[in-house]
Amino acid sequence: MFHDTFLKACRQEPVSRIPVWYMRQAGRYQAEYRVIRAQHHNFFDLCRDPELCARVTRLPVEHLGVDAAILFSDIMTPLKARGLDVELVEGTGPVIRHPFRRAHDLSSLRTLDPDRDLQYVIETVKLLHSQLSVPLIGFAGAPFTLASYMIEGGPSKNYHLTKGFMYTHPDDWQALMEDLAAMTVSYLKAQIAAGAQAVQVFDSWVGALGAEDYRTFIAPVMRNIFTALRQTDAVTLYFAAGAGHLLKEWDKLPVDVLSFDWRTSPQFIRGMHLSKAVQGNLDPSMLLAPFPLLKERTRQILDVMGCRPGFIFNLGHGLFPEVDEQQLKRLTDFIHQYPIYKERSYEDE
Ligand code: 1CP
Repeated sequence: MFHDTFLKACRQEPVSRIPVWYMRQAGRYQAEYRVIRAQHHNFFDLCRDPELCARVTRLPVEHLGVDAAILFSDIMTPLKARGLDVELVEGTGPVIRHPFRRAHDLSSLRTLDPDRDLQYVIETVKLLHSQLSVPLIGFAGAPFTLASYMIEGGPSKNYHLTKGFMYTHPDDWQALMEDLAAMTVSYLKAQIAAGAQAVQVFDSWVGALGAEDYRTFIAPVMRNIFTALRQTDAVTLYFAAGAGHLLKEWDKLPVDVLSFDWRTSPQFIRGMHLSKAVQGNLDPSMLLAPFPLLKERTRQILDVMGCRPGFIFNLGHGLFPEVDEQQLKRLTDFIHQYPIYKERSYEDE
């Protein structure tokens, strides 16, 4: 039987239990993932194997009982398919040998045709559509976050080069944002056409920008992306880490679900009266705490957010290899057992 609690919460419809999934829920903390990963020298080789990608995508659904699956791939996959010289370096992340300096660097990348260039992703989504009993979340990187890797050449702490490019060459920046937005839309539409019922846009590092820069350099392109996705039936989710100061801007976008992390409290979110569904916000480091403390902190989130229509439990950012799978299973069960109709709204307290 298909279990659509996650989609209902995204649409702010009533649900019988709080849906939960975890950012980066397929990965190295799972023994079976490590075995599959060890068979592939290169991460992108694994991404090109639809049967194995579908298997890895299903692992957290089978082992943890989460309410949604997220496609196993990476935000850099479509750029790699367009010819970008990106590699995923163990312990670092995406590394690009020839970082971008001006708009003409874009001419080295061919236009993405998902059916031609990412046939293996489309095939994985189709397989999962027939295998899963919960919704599949497709995903893509957002223009700012993708551009940060392309310009910095890899992960960054301060995004100086990216911001410098943005301020110094606004026309080139605009061209880069529009190019990446067109790629993101065509990639996500292809995932939706193949069966993804939801799509999340990862703008992981955009919280590095202040609200004014976000409004000037980013919001118009995000508006275009989510407006284009409105032509489909899929629900849309937007994620960034450390971006509580941007939530007011995000709430104006035509997107269904906003993410918030542990730097923004659930009480603050309630007080903002956002018009969208929200997902968050447990600090993933809490997963290393003794279970009673983890349970207490989770209960605090649920007590404030649990009776709000349109709440999805998630982490504020991704899982990491040191997390114990059993701890995560106990947490998932605890969230599912939370009595949603206890009506413990903080406004009543
Ligand atoms: O070999 C490995 O196992 C490498 C680790 C790894 C994995 C498992 C990388 C390298 N990517 C992935 C898969 C991945 N990436 C998924 C599917 C797994 C799942 O979520 O269940 C997803 C959704 C992503 C998305 C992704 N990649 C983001 C957005 C999410 C986030 O955490 O903010 C980002 C920023 C990336 C870049 C990236 N790829 C890999 C790493 C280690 C990183 C982050 C590097 C950095 O900190 O800048």
